[in-house]
Order: sequence, then C-alpha cells, then structure tokens
Amino acid sequence: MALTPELSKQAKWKEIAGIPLAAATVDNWNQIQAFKAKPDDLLICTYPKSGTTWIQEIVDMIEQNGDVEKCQRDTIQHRHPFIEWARPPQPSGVDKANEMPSPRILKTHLSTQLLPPSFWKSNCKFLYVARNAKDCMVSYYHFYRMNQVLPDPGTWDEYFETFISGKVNWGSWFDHVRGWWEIRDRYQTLFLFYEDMKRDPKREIQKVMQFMGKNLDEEVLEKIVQETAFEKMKENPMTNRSTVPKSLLDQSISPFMRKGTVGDWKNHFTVAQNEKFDEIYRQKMKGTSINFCMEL
Ligand code: PPS
Repeated sequence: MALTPELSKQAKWKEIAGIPLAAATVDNWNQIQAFKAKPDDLLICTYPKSGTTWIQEIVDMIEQNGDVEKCQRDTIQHRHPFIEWARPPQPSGVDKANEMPSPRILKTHLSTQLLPPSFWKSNCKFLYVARNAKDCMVSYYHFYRMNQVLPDPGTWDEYFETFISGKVNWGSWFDHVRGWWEIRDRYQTLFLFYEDMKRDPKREIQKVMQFMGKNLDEEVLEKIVQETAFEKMKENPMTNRSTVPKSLLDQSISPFMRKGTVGDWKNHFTVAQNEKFDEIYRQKMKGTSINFCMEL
C-alpha cells in the first residue's frame, strides 16, 4: 500500500526513551552514543527554538574574530556539526564532527539524558541557551507549520496539549531545561537565557567571549552585536535558511526568522491556557531555582 503524505511523514519519526526523534537519528543511535568527544570540544546545547541559530552565529563571529566574510563561508546549519543529525546518504553529524579539526564547536538539541556519555567523561564545555517555555512553544508551533517534514501540528489548541505532553521532537521542554540547569555547576557550563540576550546582547556576548577564552577589542565586540541582531540575521542568507528548499521549509507559511521577540506568547495563549500552563509549570519545575523572564 502506498503511504499517504501524512503516514509517510509519521514514518520518519521514532522514539528513544519515549522521546520523539527523526527515524534516521534513531536508526543511527549506536554511532551517536559511541561518539568520542574531546576535552577541548565546545558543545552548543539548546531545546529547539531557543535561539540556537543566534548563539551559533555569535560563537562563530567570536571564533572568527569578528570577520564577517569568514562567517559567510557556509550556511549556519553546516558550520557546526549537529551531533544527532542523520540523513543518509549524506554524512551524519558524527561523521562531520569526526572530520573536523580541533578545537571543535559542535551543536546538539539532545537532553542530558540522551547525550553521548563521552561528553561528560571528557569534561567538555557546554554552552546552553534557554528560552521561556511559552515563547518556545509559540515558535515551535510556527516551525511545525512551515517544516514540511514534521507532522502536522494541528490547531494551536491541539499543539498546546502536544507540547505540554512532551510529544514533540526532542521531547519535553521541562525535562530538557531542568536537566541542563541541574548539571551546570558540575561541568564547565555557560548557561544563558534568550531573554537576557535580547535585553543586553553586549553583556551576554562578552560572557560567551570569556567562556571561549577569547579577548576581542571593544570595536569588534560592537560589530558582533550589530551583525547578530535579529534584523541583520533575518536578511543574511547564511543564517535565515533561505537556501533550504521550499519542499523542506516553506517560509511562505512562516519565516524561519519569524519575530525574534520576547512575549509573543501573549498573542497566542488564551487566559485559560495561560492559567493551565502556569499550574503545569509549577508542578514540573518544582524544586528548581531557575527563573525565566516572560516579557521585557
Ligand atoms: S532551531 O530550528 O531549533 O535551530 O531554531 P532556533 O534557532 O533555536 O530558534 C529560532 C528562534 O530564534 C529566533 N532568532 C532570533 N531571535 C533574536 N535575535 C536573533 N538574532 C535571532 N535569530 C533567530 C527566531 O526568530 C526564532 O524565534 P521566533 O519566536 O519564532 O521568531
């Protein structure tokens, strides 16, 4: 029987420990888990839609000492190997990382629970960016709408329930953020917040610079602030995903660089949804000291 588009979309997703992941990632799980991290690796870690592209561009700009041309060498999704990425016959994220000279800068959306164990053993540097759950949910909803490989998110009300249940790609926001927050003092971790990056980008970029062991002039720092601003990155073909075919990302439905703001959740959540979400948040995040800013 031929698969309908819907069924063929679903067939592309499997689970590991109850966490939905791309089927090709799950099929490649042994290679991913056996990945050999090195002590001088820097791993960019995020829950999806938390500012991954933004922090990647910042890290690359710092690494290239503010040289814009060098940052134009490739699209952002190809500059840092994405550890769990697999789309045969293309080389996997692990293959690309293995080919990369050290010191390597790598990327993952995996939770602490699923991270290849060698990252812990090698005491790598972790750069985590967290975004408040409500804006993350909104951004992920629009990404599900425009991403032609992900399952149909349904209506906003339907997606709201799916997100809360954690049955989205890479799993529960709550488990992800809790996990990385809890390990931050035991490993070399810089834990940043999307909202702080919006409020004071220069200060947060300075933190990244120090964490990377770099010392750049004030002028270079200012340039990085300007080049990584939302409006600049929205127009930059190396960061705005415009090179990805429409059959994968349909930006006429919703642009990848959509709004880049804090508090867009207020345009989506009903009063009842907000109350329900706050209650679930209290339960799921009970006992953690993490604090999110919900509006600027
Ligand atoms: S992905 O697909 O998981 O890699 O997406 P990710 O890059 O993590 O998140 C996409 C959201 O980040 C916003 N974005 C930015 N915000 C502020 N400043 C800059 N420079 C920036 N670059 C990307 C992007 O617009 C998505 O958020 P929403 O709320 O959907 O606009």
